[in-house]
Amino acid sequence: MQAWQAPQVPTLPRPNGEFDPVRVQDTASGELQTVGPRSGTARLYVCGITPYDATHMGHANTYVSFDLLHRVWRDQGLDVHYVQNVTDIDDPLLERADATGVDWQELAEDQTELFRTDMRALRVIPPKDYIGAVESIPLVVELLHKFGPDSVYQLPEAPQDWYFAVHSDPDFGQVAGLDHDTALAIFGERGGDPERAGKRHPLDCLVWQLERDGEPAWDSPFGRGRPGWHIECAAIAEHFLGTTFDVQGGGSDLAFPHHEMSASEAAVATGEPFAKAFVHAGMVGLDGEKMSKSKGNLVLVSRLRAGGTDPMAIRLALLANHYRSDWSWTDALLTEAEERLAVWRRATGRAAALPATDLLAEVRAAMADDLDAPRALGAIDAWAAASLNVDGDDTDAPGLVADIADALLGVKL
Ligand code: 5CA
Ligand code: ZN
Repeated sequence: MQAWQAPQVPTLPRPNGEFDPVRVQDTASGELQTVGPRSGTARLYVCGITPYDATHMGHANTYVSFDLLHRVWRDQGLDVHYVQNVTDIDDPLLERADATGVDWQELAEDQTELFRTDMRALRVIPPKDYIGAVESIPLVVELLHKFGPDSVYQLPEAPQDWYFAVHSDPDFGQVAGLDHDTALAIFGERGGDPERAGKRHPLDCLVWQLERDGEPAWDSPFGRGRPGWHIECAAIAEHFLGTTFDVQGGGSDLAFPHHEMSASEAAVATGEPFAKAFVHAGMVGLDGEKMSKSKGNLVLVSRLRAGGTDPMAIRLALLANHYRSDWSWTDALLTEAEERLAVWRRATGRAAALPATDLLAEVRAAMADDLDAPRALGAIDAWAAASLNVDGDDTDAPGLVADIADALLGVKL
């Protein structure tokens, strides 16, 4: 699939070429972990949208969070191989298409296009490979061939769907670290089928679903049908990034079962670890509840933009919260972000200001320390406030600060 148009990213000065490696919280180990190589290419996979509704602040927050990692790596002189999927065939998409009387493909195409427009407006650097579930079907089939009968099996009774035996991976459970009862409960809530008869273990997950009446299906050696959800991301990541890539990312609602299952499937199929780190962005809520398409309590990027809100203010509102925290969207947050944006623009709009070399080091240090955007915002606030108070004489500083905000935070002043 076509991704979206890339923003221009300025290059910041780094006279001696050295950098502090970036550390982020790895869900599997529960610890801060250095991610990315010292040189060469960093490899990142972030789970993409299921395109049945418009981008809300929760999605935006997740993609902006990983965009920070992307930008920090680029600032370190690394190339970034970024891959993202689009789950353009799945139950919720078919259900929404059915309920609204539209063609499922048209729904997916329209919502994916709206997502691209939102991501571009938010200056999110696009993935190099943007891959739909439908176009990934040959990759899924290829991956399925790598399993033996102990790890992938067919149900004994019709419809004889194919399942992955989670316990064929000795490391199963190590991504999210949940106890059995919690895992079972969450599996049931997030698309799993713990009660399905004929499975070897209640947590075993669907990898190939045989054709159902009135549903789209594709020919395969496993029968006519369509892929399960987790195997889609395992197959895409493995194909484009190879094994043991740097970071698997997404919102924290994906840690289990989605990232647990994809990691196990890929590990069993290839014999190598899936990702070195599993990084999760916090959940964004509205009025005390998780924002979700199924609940319908949505603040949409496209709606705010249509109402004239500056996308850079939306981005700043997101960045004011640490990527790992759970928080709720409020109008006040947006107002504060608009005010901050105006102050930054006034300070960088001056012909001269206070020097900003230390500020560059501060922002870099904050971002290398678990992507601490709120701390980076605070550092720029302090520079801007001081620069609006005092007549500085550094004529390079306003341009440098505009480049810092743009390159490291994705905020174009
Ligand atoms: N297509 C799958 C991933 S393969 C999927 O989860 N799609 S989604 O459209 O439901 O979500 C897209 C991304 O947004 C995921 O990374 C998910 O974790 C994240 N996300 C969804 N809701 C929220 C929320 N309320 N707050 C933060 N992130 C969210
Ligand atoms: Zn995924």
